[in-house]
Amino acid sequence: MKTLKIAIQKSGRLNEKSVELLKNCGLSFENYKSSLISPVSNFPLEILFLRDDDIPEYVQDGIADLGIVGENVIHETEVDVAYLQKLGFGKCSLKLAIPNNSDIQSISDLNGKSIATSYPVILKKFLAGHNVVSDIRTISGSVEIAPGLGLSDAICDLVSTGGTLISNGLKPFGDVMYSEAVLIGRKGEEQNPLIVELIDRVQSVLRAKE
Ligand code: PRT
Ligand code: ZN
Repeated sequence: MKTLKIAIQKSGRLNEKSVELLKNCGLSFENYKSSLISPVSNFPLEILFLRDDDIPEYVQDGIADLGIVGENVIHETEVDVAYLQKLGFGKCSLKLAIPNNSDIQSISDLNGKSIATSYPVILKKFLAGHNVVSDIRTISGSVEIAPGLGLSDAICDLVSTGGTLISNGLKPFGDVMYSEAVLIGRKGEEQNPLIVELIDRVQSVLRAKE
């Protein structure tokens, strides 16, 4: 049977928990930081270590059969993949936030205002759903400093503890989407016996944690 490939984050917030999950599934592999691909010795599977942004497209295009990535990245890349299992880690919310002294009070007040974000696709759809047109300023990181620098009136960024917002003089103002890490697969391959076996193992690990 064809060896499967699963794409996980190379380094970052989801890497450690993704590796731990796969090891708890009984998969044996080396986790060298330097290697981008690692064979599993006791299952027909290879692990690809990638930037999280690339994972949804790799799965959609069939370069990887499976992937572990945040739902926020899947929505932002607008890929068509199968959601196989929510994984219960990497939990966060994509939120709008404004400076503590802002006079913005409702979502409609964002009309004509500028919003800095790394999630322009999700934000644009959200605003359109509220009939709001804002000037979306796409920046790749450190979004929380944008209002203080005079770059935007508001931001839209991921929040977990909320500490980063507070330390930058911002307050949450509205939820755009909730996100956690999910196992995704290529559409139409859900019945592959190896994929069924892996999902089964993942679900057993998750049940044991409950
Ligand atoms: O290098 P690569 O591209 O793979 O990684 P990355 O830098 O794009 O992503 P990374 O590792 O930061 O995050 C990976 C995934 O973790 C995200 O796509 C989310 O699905 C999930 N996640 C969960 C988070 C957070 N929580 C989170 N708090 N991703 C980012 N943050 C950031 C947020 O952007 C903000 O700057 O943490 C800061 C806020 O944290 P708090 O705790 O102060 O609220
Ligand atoms: Zn990324």
